[in-house]
Amino acid sequence: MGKDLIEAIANLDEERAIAIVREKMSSGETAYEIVEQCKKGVEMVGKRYSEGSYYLSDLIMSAEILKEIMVIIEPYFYKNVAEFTEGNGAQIIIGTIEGDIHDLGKNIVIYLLRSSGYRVHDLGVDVSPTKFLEAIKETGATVIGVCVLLTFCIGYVKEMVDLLVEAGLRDDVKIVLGGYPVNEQVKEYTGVDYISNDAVKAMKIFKQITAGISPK
Ligand code: B12
Repeated sequence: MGKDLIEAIANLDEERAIAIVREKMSSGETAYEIVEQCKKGVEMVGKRYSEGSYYLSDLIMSAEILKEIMVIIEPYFYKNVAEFTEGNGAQIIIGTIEGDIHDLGKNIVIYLLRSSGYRVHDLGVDVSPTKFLEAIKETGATVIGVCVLLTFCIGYVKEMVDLLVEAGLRDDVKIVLGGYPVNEQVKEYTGVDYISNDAVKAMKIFKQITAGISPK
């Protein structure tokens, strides 16, 4: 399922990828299904890059294709998340951690949160631990979403958590870490509360936290 789109993105065939997405939307595939296929496609781009058969310009190209696809599918997300409309203005701070400028996945999560009634403070990319701390103090938000894609930036996430401990704020906030490389090991190392490398799971976690339910 979705192999054609995965391949078109992996081969950086922009025109074909866009045409397939339009076809998929009109045949009723959900925006989520399409995002998952896009993720697999760019994962292959990443793999080819690390193997040396693709260059940085190819990574950039894959990001451009993804951005175009997002423009097409964004309006359809909301339709599919009708059950997640309970943000009720709860505040969430989100940013990509220091040293890392990847933001396509973060922006999808932000879009979904805003569509569901959350008040999101987007700190952007390359956000230092100190900036996260300042944002917590300024806004009073108690839920933080951190995005990391570069493994060598995971240490800054730990620094951020340690900074919150030092500031005496750790027990007052819940931290959700997202991005391609996150797993249980990363969760344990950094000391964050929850992890997700999937937007739907992320939405469930945020919803449960803000409803006072402890996510499993
Ligand atoms: C596109 C891309 C880029 C683009 C980014 C454009 C942008 N505006 O984001 C550009 C070209 C700029 C780029 C640059 C670089 N990149 Co790059 N990039 C990618 C690529 C191909 C796709 C990433 C992506 O957008 N995925 C699609 C989105 C939708 O998926 P996602 O991010 O995982 O998000 C989902 C979930 O994780 C989750 N989520 C995401 N954020 C959040 C946040 C929260 C709070 C939550 C709860 C959930 C959540 O929800 C999303 C939807 O489901 C990946 C390959 C890969 N496997 O991921 C490499 C990859 C991440 N890049 C890599 C590298 C090495 C680089 C560079 C260092 C290359 C260089 N030599 O300059 C630079 C670093 C720049 C920097 N300082 O950050 C490596 C990292 C390797 C590593 N081990 O650290 C990868 C894995 C490629 C590879 N295999 O080598 N890159």
